[in-house]
Amino acid sequence: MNEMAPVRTGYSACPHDCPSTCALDVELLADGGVGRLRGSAENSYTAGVICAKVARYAERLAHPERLTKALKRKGGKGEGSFQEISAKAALDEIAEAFLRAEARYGPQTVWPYFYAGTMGLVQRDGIHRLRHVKRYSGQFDSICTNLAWTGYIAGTGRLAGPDPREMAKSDLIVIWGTNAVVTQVNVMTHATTARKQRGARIVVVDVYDNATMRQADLALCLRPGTDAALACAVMHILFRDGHADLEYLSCFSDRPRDFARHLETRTPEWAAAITGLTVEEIETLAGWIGTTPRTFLRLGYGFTRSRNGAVAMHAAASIATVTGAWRHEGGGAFHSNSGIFRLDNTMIAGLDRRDASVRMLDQSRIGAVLTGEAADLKGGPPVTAMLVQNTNPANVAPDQACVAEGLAREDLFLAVHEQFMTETAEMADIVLPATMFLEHDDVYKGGGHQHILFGPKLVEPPGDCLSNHAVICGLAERLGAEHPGFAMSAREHIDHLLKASGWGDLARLERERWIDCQPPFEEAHYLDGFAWPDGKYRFSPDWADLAAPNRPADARAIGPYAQMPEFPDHWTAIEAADEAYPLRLVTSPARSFLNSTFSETPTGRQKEGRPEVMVHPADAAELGLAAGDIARLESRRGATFLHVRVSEAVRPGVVVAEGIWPNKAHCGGLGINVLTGADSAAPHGGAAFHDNAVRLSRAGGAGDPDSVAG
Ligand SMILES: Nc1nc2c(c(=O)[nH]1)N[C@H]1C(S)=C(S)[C@@H](COP(=O)(O)OP(=O)(O)OC[C@H]3O[C@@H](n4cnc5c(=O)[nH]c(N)nc54)[C@H](O)[C@@H]3O)O[C@H]1N2
Ligand SMILES: Nc1nc2c(c(=O)[nH]1)N[C@H]1C(S)=C(S)[C@@H](COP(=O)(O)OP(=O)(O)OC[C@H]3O[C@@H](n4cnc5c(=O)[nH]c(N)nc54)[C@H](O)[C@@H]3O)O[C@H]1N2
Ligand code: SF4
Ligand SMILES: [Mo]
Repeated sequence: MNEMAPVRTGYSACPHDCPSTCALDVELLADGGVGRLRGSAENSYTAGVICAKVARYAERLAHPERLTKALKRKGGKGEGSFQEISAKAALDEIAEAFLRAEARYGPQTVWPYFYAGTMGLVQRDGIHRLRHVKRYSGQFDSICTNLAWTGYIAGTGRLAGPDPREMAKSDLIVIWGTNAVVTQVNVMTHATTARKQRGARIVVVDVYDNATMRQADLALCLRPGTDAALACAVMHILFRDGHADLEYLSCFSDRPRDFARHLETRTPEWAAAITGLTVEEIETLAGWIGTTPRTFLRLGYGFTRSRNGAVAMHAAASIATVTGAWRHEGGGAFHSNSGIFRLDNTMIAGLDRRDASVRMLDQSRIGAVLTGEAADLKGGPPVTAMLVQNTNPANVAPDQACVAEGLAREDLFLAVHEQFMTETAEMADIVLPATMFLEHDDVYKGGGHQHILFGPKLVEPPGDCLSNHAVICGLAERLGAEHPGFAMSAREHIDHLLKASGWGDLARLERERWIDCQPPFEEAHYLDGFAWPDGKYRFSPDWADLAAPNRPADARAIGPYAQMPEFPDHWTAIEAADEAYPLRLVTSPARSFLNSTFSETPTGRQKEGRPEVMVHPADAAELGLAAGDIARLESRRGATFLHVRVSEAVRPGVVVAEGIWPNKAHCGGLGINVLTGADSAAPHGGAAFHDNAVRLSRAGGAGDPDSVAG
């Protein structure tokens, strides 16, 4: 870290894929470098707190392994041998390859592939403008939010909820399926304020004893994929004990009587057998919720990354409707505020040029798409050219073996625009060096809160680094793609976006740093009705017909949606453990990494140690495993190797591997996502990262590695 005294403070916003989207104060140093980053104390959600990994961002910004030059592949694919070329020559090469591919197979052979490595609206979404104008294949964003968003909207009709700052005014906060201490630390700021100021109680529902669980007054550690059973039993008790608000239900819900009847058999004993919780734990949770009007359910993503995840989310949100908690300040069920901003991004994303007949390829099924599965190609040409921005599919996408096979195809031209030589970039024909957020202008919106924030360019980028916007515009020029958005600067885009959306203009945002877009109380709490034509919360959703936000335009529903239950219920669609694969694996987030990011920084790696699998002592004993052993962890899709950590933090029968380590950090060189499945979860797709039946044994079979790689 640079020890020079800061000369001034710059204002920014965290660009990473995290619901907290923190407002940042950045120490700017005399030498043009960056010192420490801090959470803005004036921002009502950030409230002066950020995570440790971003506080030490200087380490990532000035990392010696950062890409600063464009590279062209020299040796065979994936061999890692590149030569430096100019950025201009690199853009020329990409454009030529795209035009060649298009001439042979038509425009849909080109697949721009991207995700949320930066959440900046200009830098992230500009790639859409290029693809719409060029009629390249589209991407159906299924990897992260689909199951969660679909499940929440199934009930409320809208992806928005009570002001997340109201958590500080709650008397009971149920943190459900999010390891907030690790993944969105600001949730804890507001929850602990409520605890300190009002004596609020905190409940945590997770599958292992993690950092958030350790903050809980009631820590509920259930079996993975059984959350809907817990929610149903809680609602059974609420009806049984007279804590269901029948008057509210008759005004504000669709079929309350049928639902109550459905719940009659969902007893705490029934749920205890499914979840592994005790009847007493379930009764305690239901008793607290039933007697606490200001109950705030803070629903995360983790418990939806299962094949029944949409049903689980819907079931948990339904609790707030049964009690009518929505009516109270500090009450209700919050998952995301992504639906409140009403941003018109036509100019950034080139939506005026969208053609609904162009195919959408499933992001999570990149392996199947690249290996030419006919159903995944939707009757169109093979994908023979790609530009990847802000994502590292070789590492993070499910069914990794298939992804690796696809990326290795000799007839695939791959351009990767990156900050580091990721395992995806290693497979590229052309690598372009990317700016980091303090080196370009952008605008951000919260998912876990309600602000639009400004992130201006504060420092100069090193070497030949290009912003995503510069790459997209540079390619458009070479490809003959015409749209007014290609001639605008990032600042002009921000100004245009704000004006088009009714949020003022860039001058206002620059002056005020952020805009608080929180809707009025009545609307946020659905007191004027839920966002369906009849204004009623749906206990019985029409799963197939839901207008999920990321839903592909060309599919009604995917995954086994016809089998989805009529009402919230335990849906057995998960990959159950069986004799061959007797354990359940959850791939939870690591504190010092953010997806695949920060695994390149020395502090991040040092803090996380090495890839490990947490195994309960009873399972370890039965399998003859000791702490520090190298274990072979195998699912129906493949096997990887990691070190054993024997720990009481996990339940018997459940193993947890924290963090998406680089594949090569694992003994044997195959990453955790070799184990996860790319089958589409119902009803609208999504990857079930935490839903795996696995078996575990001591490494040592023929071909097994016996020492740590790297
Ligand atoms: N430090 C850090 N921060 C991150 C990330 C990271 O990788 N590391 N990732 C970022 C991204 S992209 C996202 S989308 C968010 C996601 O953040 P979260 O909403 O927190 O979701 P997950 O990270 O998937 O998992 C959260 C918790 O869910 C638990 N879980 C898994 N299966 C179940 C289940 O069946 N039931 C219940 N009740 N719990 C279960 C996991 O053990 C984990 O503790 O975090 C962001 N922030
Ligand atoms: N096993 C397992 N796998 C998972 C998950 C899990 O819980 N378990 N979580 C899943 C989830 S929720 C998600 S969201 C995905 C995310 O996985 P990824 O999409 O890979 O996410 P990130 O690591 O956030 O970002 C990827 C890359 O973006 C680059 N980047 C950042 N900013 C910029 C920029 O401005 N320009 C360019 N060109 N590049 C930039 C970073 O250097 C980084 O390499 O992973 C999924 N994979
Ligand atoms: S908590 Fe999330 S948004 Fe805040 S600084 Fe850390 S990664 Fe960024
Ligand atoms: Mo995510």
